Amino acid sequence: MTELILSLDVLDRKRACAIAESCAPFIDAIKVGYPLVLSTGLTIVEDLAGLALPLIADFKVADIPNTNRLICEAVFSAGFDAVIAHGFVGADAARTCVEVAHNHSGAAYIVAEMSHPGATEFFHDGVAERLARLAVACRADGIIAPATRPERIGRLRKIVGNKAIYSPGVGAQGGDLDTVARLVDGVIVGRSIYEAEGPAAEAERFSRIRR
Ligand code: O7M
Repeated sequence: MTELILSLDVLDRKRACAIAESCAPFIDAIKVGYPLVLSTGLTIVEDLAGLALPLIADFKVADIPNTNRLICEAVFSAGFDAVIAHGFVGADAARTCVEVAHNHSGAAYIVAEMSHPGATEFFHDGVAERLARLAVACRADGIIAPATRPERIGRLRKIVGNKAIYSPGVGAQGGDLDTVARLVDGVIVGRSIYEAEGPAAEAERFSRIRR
């Protein structure tokens, strides 16, 4: 079974809540990032909490250890269940995010390789492998790897073993749902669902990967 994670990158609180509520029966978690939180404030977490789905804070945290700690403390105090951090800032900074997450009985995921075309300028080849190794060394709960390059997911899987791999880039960015779902633990989908005429029907269609 592969999880379906809704990336709720909409800017309006009411619309975000309506989409999340209608999609809830078909998804395993909701990923909330800067677009929604900067529009609504952290109180959006309280609005979504009633759905009883894990809420993942996609803030791609990338600072010195102390600032990462302060950010992650705020994330978990707000009610999030997981945080996503960058690893390129180094093991000490990434490990801080993992430690804060685990202290709150939460999870932390490290970005190993990104999905957009420009990602190959830096996050590629050896670098992504190093970031995946860093995620393992820091005891992160998993990594983020690109649905747009499934062959890369295979390489990164060899490094992280049975740690979770969550993969964005399906649909709007060109990644193929079924190809990627076979390789990862969770597929992250945004626009293909929330921009659809019927987000719930689209989420249900995507939810075939959960079987
Ligand atoms: O399905 P989309 O393209 O509308 O949305 C994808 C979401 O995944 C969106 O929130 C992106 O910011 C995020 N994402 C990527 O698209 N590519 C990456 O490499 C990494 C992420 C991400 O979620 O990182 C944690």
